[in-house]
Amino acid sequence: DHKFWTTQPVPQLGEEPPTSDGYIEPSKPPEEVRQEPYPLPKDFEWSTIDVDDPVQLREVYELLSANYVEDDDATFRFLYSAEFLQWALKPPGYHKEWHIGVRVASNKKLVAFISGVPLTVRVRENTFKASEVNFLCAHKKLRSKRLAPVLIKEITRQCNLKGVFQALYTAGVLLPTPISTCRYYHRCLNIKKLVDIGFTIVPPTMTMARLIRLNKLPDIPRLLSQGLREMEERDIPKVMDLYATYTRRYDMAHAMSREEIKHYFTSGGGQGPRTEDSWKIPREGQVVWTYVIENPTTHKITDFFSFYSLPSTVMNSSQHDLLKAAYLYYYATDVAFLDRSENDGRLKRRLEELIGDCLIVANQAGFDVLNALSMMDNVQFLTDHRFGKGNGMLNFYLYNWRTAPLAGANPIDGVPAGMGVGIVML
Ligand code: NHW
Ligand code: EN5
Repeated sequence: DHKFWTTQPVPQLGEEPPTSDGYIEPSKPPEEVRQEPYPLPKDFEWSTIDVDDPVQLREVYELLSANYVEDDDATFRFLYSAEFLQWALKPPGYHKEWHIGVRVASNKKLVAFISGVPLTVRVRENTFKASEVNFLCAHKKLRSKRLAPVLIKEITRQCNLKGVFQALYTAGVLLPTPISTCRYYHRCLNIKKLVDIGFTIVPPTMTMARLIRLNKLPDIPRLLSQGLREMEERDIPKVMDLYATYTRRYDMAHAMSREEIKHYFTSGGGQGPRTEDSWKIPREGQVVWTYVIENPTTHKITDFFSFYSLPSTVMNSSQHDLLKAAYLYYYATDVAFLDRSENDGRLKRRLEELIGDCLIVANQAGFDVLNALSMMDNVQFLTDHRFGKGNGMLNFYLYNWRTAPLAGANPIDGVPAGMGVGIVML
């Protein structure tokens, strides 16, 4: 009974998995795309958002900070910073027409939003241009009024006008039809605070002191002597090669250009100058953090890892109002390029070393928790690094593209390990 989704070019729930990949409905020439915006309920109007205008960026920030995604029992709500939104909404080639707002006609108050950004995606053997749709939000007072379908149809129209007929999106809710379902995992850093705010509990068989000791991390990254440092602009070509080669292992990946590598790994508010010990300097307003390992003798970039900052508002604690969460983003290592017999066990050990340092850096930067999903190669280190299963799930969807479900890299949940999802969505 999905009144809206049954009308859309997506595989319907319960459909047989397809035997071959391809679009569901064909692309249209530009003149056949609907030229007029979809009608909104009376009293509302469309408004293209210019995120370069600090006032409009602030309006989106305010809408999302009060009305965006919450956990199951409304303890936490995502608090994307203005710097984060500016970064996420303006990758290379972005279109301002894909930043769509809805305002109250009388007083111009922003009450709903949806966005898309362009990307080139590879799904198995096919590579195509698509739109990554995110930040769909309707004000709490405008829920259950069928506004979401109008927003979705309007962003679809705006994508079609630019010649884009496929999209990628994620949601916590189940819709027709996921290509993969991942679980959230959490590695506690600041145990005491996480317990205080109800993010985690001290298990009945344990004490706070013991829990803190079990999760204690070293102060200094272990791989410093092997050449660990923050990524710099001069690393872009080498990181691009490493990323491109590494992501071949996944059934779905974002084919990133040089400009996209620069944007997604080295820009975002608060990027400061790189110094020898800059890994221990917390930077206010910084969105993404990327570290590389440069071999001290060959000067090859052999590995990298990254994470982004996405805090949540704590809605009912007297002691804390912000959960400082870091989310594991992309990583790669050239150990994966060794042939099967050579790399036996070495890839797992290397990923453990990398993510071990990722935890140390995130902890030193003042984050309370490092979150990760059961995707990419994450199952190789989640358990050993003391990540615990979260209660949240994230479903991945494609619009107007058929493909069989991507293998869930999730043996922890009893699903065979596979190399499915290789795209992290913000
Ligand atoms: S997922 C986060 C979405 N945002 C939130 O959860 C924020 C808090 N919630 C809200 O603001 C990341 C509202 O609950 C929203 C729904 C606005 C979510 N995706 O207006 P109605 C993303 O941003 C369907 C898709 O009455 P509402 C990804 C629902 O199944 N559909 O509900 C966004 C029903 O349809 P059905 C969703 O609660 C991807 C209909 O909306 C959905 O007042 C978007 C009900 O509408 C969701 N997250 O407002 C798709 N949540 O058929 C992009 C509900 O079941 C597709 N619905 O009757 C691609 C487009 C581009 C194509 C380009 C070629
Ligand atoms: C689009 N980009 O549910 C995203 N978060 O597990 C939109 N749980 O934080 C879709 N309620 O499990 C987002 N602690 C969908 C996710 C929405 C947010 C969400 C979950 C993910 C979450 C926490 C807190 C739960 C609080 C009670 C959670 C347990 C951690 C623990 C750590 C160590 C050992 C055991 C468990």
